[in-house]
Amino acid sequence: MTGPLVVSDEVSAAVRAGRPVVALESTILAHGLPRGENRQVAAKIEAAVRANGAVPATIAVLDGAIRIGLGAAELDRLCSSAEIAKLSVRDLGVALALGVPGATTVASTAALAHRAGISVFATGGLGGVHREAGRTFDVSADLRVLASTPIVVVCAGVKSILDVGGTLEYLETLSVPVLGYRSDRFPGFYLSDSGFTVPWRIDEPEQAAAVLAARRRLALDQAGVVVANPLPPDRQLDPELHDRTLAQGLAILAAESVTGKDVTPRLLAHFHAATAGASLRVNVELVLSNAALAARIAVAVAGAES
Ligand code: PSU
Ligand code: MN
Repeated sequence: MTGPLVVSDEVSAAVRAGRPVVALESTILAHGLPRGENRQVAAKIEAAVRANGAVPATIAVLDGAIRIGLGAAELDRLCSSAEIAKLSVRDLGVALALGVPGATTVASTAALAHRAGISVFATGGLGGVHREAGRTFDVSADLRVLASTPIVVVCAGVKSILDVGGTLEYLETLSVPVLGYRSDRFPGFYLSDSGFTVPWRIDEPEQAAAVLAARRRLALDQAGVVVANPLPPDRQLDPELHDRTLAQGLAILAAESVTGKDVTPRLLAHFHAATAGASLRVNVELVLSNAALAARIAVAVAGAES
């Protein structure tokens, strides 16, 4: 394909044939995980998608083009370069015009994946409503984009650094359904339970595919669907360590006057540094679990459509 959207041969063949494909975001690699570890994690995420029957399509902006489905050398650059911008939807046109390489967030990955005909997407945690958003107006663009992009996003809820209740309210306002996978609890990213329930529960990937099909039949499918996939409680971050680290992280943000798109990477970096790798272990585990479930949902969606 020519133009600003360059889809890899493997991904475009799979999309054309109606085979299962899972979109993967790149901000988690370039800005969410420490350099040095991120490349290995990228490989593991793609392997988890393949092991569960789907083709991975990691998305990023490189060499003046939007790339859907990265090769090994492209993943190397994305994971090692310090020059990779964090690109939400509003940044995509600017980055293309100025020739700036960048990683895509949930918002921009979802928008681009949909454009490329991909209907399932895996990430770690969604962006959401930040604490004190009433004063700072810091609400992730992820939410607005999900309101207008028909794609399934598999995630471990939203980062516990956010206002989780506020985020769930906002998703309701935007008419984005939230399905708990084998759980009645909305996960808190590092934590299996954010303290909030999910409005709906599914227990099988086929049910996610059935929800998509029903929404399409109703022509009420302009929004995305969130599938919230908690880690089992024995794999989560120790809740006490979590709460302590979060309090420190919020104090650091205030002391360093961190705002805007730097907030999420700064807090994640603090977690990785302050928990001696424990949060990193959890972060990697939940992303791999989401990638595997997304692949199984993509297989179910492809089966339902064929
Ligand atoms: N969750 C993670 N790691 C991340 C992010 C989410 O575990 O790096 C990224 C995602 O790309 C998400 C973005 O879209 O953070 C949200 O950023 P913001 O809050 O600035 O919208
Ligand atoms: Mn923000």
